[in-house]
Amino acid sequence: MNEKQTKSISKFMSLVLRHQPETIGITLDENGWTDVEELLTRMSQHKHPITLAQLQEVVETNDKKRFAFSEDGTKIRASQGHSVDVSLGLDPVTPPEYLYHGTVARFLDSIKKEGLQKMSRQHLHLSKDRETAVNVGSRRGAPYILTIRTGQMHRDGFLFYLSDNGVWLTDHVPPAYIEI
Ligand code: HQG
Repeated sequence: MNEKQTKSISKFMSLVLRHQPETIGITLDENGWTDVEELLTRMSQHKHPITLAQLQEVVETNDKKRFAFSEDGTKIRASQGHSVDVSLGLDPVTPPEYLYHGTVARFLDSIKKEGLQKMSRQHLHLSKDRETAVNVGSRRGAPYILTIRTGQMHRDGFLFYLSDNGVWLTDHVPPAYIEI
């Protein structure tokens, strides 16, 4: 497959494994996993024909390692980014002193007032470095990078999780911890 094809499949997989599994008639279990064979069948029935080898290629080459197979290879899930209610089963971990969030200027007034919210997703996403945050923010326009005092949040009792593909997750960042 060329890059365009793998990207198109990855986008469709993000849709069904994070947001709308019902679009192709699959279900996610409480931890977000779905059956690999079922996914292949249903994707093929819904204009995204794909073989197991191609699915493996997408999982392995994905730029952000968005998807992961279960240990026995019979199931697959998105490692983060869900809007549907799933529990990733991650244990809380200690974050670095600072993490970053890439956004755009038009959201700043609201962020200053109510802090960072998870919006439609299950968690608020934070980046380990500014470069990653720039990429995240750039999806919406000129990126604006916020530095978050995550070490202090941790000491104050907030919980943080690290997804299997290295994205930091939390529930909410109050304005007091945001350096704008
Ligand atoms: C903003 C992509 C107003 C927030 C990326 C963001 C990431 C507020 C947007 C992952 C707000 C939510 C997640 C508030 C937050 N008022 N706006 N109080 N609090 N926002 O897409 O972090 O390619 O849900 O700044 O790379 O942009 O899909 O979150 O702009 O890792 O794998 O509300 O999605 O990964 O947008 O992106 P999102 P995000 P993938």
